[in-house]
Amino acid sequence: SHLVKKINLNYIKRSLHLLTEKVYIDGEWVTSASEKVFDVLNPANGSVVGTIPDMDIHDTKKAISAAADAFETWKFTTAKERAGILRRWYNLLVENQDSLAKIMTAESGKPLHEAAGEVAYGNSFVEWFSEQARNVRGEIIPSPVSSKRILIDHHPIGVVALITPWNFPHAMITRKASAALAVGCTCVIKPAEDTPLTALALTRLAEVAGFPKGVINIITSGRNNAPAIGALFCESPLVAGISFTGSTQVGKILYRQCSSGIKRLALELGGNAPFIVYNSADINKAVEGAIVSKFRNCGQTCVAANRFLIQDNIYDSFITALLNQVEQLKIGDGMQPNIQLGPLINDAQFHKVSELVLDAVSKGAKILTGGKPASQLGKLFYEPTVLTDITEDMQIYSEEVFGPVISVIRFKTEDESLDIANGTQRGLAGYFFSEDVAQIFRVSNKLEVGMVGVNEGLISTAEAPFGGIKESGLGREGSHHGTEDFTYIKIQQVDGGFFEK
Ligand code: TXE
Repeated sequence: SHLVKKINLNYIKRSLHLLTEKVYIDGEWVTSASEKVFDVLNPANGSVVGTIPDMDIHDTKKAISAAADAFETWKFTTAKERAGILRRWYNLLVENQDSLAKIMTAESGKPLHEAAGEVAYGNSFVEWFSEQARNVRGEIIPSPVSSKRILIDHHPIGVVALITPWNFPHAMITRKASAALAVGCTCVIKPAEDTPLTALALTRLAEVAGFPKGVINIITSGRNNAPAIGALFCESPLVAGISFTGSTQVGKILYRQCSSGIKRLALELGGNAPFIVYNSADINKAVEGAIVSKFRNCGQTCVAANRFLIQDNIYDSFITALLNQVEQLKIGDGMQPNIQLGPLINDAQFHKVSELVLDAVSKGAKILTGGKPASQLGKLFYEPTVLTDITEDMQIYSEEVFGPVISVIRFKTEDESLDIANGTQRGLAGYFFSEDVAQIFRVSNKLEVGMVGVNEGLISTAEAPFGGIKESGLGREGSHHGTEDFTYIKIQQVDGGFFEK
């Protein structure tokens, strides 16, 4: 096909580390028109990992119009062609997984084995949507008039802007982009200012995979330009939809801004996940779930357990077993072997975590372990922490801590646990541990969230739709539902004159 570029293997070998300091617009690697740049820092030690273009709305406009031009041909490609290119992108991502993981650890601070896990997870979406591309099917439904038929099919909405956070620098991009590309949308990606190098590496491999120019564009900017770029995405008539993962606060700004153009908007926002351990639970399983749910990526995940609700009878034994595990966690530079906990991403997140702990302690929370920075390791490290006696007046009760802090609440009855669990405006994930089958179905049914982990602390895969309710967002990513945010339904009523002969 005219779309398929020959894959140049030498190119891949030369760029093995995949670090690039330019952005990709309309098939060219370019700098910003203003020539401004910003540094990407390694949160473990403050060293500069890369220096990249600090783009503004003028550069963004170029990227949007390149995507709009490319859409005119990309939308008419066959699902098979798109599937083929996505499959090649997937293969390249797998071939380069080690380089991708190293770049990610350098800019995000997450331990290398976790970065490798994220690369595999992010890649799985590209693989999934390369298959899903050919599974977006229409329907034929009966019309009330016998000579007519109604056809339903799904069309790409157009140019989509993908705004992503720093906590999963690979997966948040691939989960959105591969779904959008699979159905025939073109995209402009704006990664978080903290972790753009992974995003650029992914884009470089997408180029090699053979996406035609303009189909994928990426712009990088520092924090200062993000609001204007976001506003431009919302206001530009050339952008059909926006998919955003990040804070609820910015999600609300985008929602307002999109109202003027009635633009499609998908939002994956913050959570406030309850993690409930009932009397019947297997305590070892619950502790294991707690550790992965809470400390993965140093607590900086939107599905991280945020409030630990522990039932009376098992409270003491759960806390003892938990403390035992928490105190063994190895904290340090994620490039070193066996590290389980890296630094927090930046000063703002570090202050947020410190402030939430100070606020809780000032209102009566008890520190069982941690509760302070691990400054001997570097300025962004915080000790794994367990706080008990958490009450509603503490900020940590209603805000996601996004750090390595376990907040414990003790409860007596199942009803009480559900009142606490659901007493929040967030509704992303919820976890509970129970060996009582009736309770498992009852509690799952009552939890007001988009995703429930039962006897599991980690819940996302490419096959399952990811997303929340309430202020946690709109839309679903991954699974066979993951293309819906990027397509619209068109019906065609056909008068076939079937019975007129
Ligand atoms: O998020 P922001 P931040 C939560 C978490 C964290 C808090 C703040 O609680 O502590 O949010 O993190 C871009 N228009 N989550 O400040 O600001 C920004 O450049 C358009 C949960 O890092 O939302 C980046 O690319 N875009 C979350 C992206 O938005 C704007 C993951 C996310 O940054 C913008 C991250 C604007 N006005 C944080 N302002 C999750 N759901 O997993 C910023 N951005």
